[in-house]
Amino acid sequence: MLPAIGDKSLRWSTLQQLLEAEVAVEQGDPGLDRRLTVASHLYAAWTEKGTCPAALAERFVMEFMARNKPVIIQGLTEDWRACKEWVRPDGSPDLAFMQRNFGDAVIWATDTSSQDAGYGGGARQRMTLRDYVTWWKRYKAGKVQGLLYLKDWHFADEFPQYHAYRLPVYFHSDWLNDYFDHRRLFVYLGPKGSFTPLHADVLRSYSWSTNVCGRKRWQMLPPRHTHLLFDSFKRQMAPSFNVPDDSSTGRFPNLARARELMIECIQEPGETIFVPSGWHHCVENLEDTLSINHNWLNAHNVHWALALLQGERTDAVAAIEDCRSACSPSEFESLNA
Ligand SMILES: O=C(O)CCC(=O)C(=O)O
Ligand SMILES: [Fe+2]
Repeated sequence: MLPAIGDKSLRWSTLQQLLEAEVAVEQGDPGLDRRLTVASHLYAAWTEKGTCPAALAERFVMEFMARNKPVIIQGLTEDWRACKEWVRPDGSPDLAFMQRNFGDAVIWATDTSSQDAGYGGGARQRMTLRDYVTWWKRYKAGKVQGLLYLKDWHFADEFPQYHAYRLPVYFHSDWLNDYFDHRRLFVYLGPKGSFTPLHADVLRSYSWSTNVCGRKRWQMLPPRHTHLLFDSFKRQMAPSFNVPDDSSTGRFPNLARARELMIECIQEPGETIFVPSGWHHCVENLEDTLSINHNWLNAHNVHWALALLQGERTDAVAAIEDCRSACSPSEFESLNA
């Protein structure tokens, strides 16, 4: 049996079953590679069949979370304050409202004018939201260069009284944000064309992301194909799926194959996407877009985080191996702790 929703006990036998289930699903479901399931039926089932929210969430857990499959869910935002107060009647972000109410907030803005910069590569600057909105207006008037994307704004922590959204029942079991100091609850705001380069999420966590307004294009690769994203030395990852093929250097020799295997979807306003663990993805805002997202871990994906940390520890130990003879065993252990 898979763990029940909200079951926070970590049982190794269960994790092993989940790992086996994931492999079986990945091997036995080739159609998954080419599609995202638009799971509006999940929400409809709630009202049509009188299914209670917890049962619906359980179905989401079984069909998508436990199987590490992406999905788009509609209809989770109807009572969100952000959807009422942060959006203008024409569907664009209400920047005047944001500036009036949150103008003093200090945010990070990343220049995403080059899609080749790679994850973490674009120049980042600290500014107030007020200055960001001023920049936005000048950008729209064609007066400034660059394409600044406001990312990873810890809005819920900075404005705890505001309650911009309600955590969807699907995503309740959340060890990362319930127990860790650095919570991962974010707001993103960017003009049309702003971009997040290819990456897998922190600690191989899940993420969900909801468009308060605007549209995004997601390109995502199942984890078993991750090796296709690297250069010939297996060191550097391509900045996106869309790097021009350069057959003379063969820099990313398997990227064309990755493009064949990736799935692509357009996320419309009000839709929520579930990004499973270890799926590399890049995201482009097709319109001026405001979104809310969380990263999280629970019993279904914590093995991804564990494997990542164990791998990094092994690499760190290998990197300092030459110091071993100069230290006592306990000093060496403390070096790689
Ligand atoms: O919306 C974006 O630009 C990136 C979001 C993302 O990478 C995520 O939610 O995992
Ligand atoms: Fe991400």
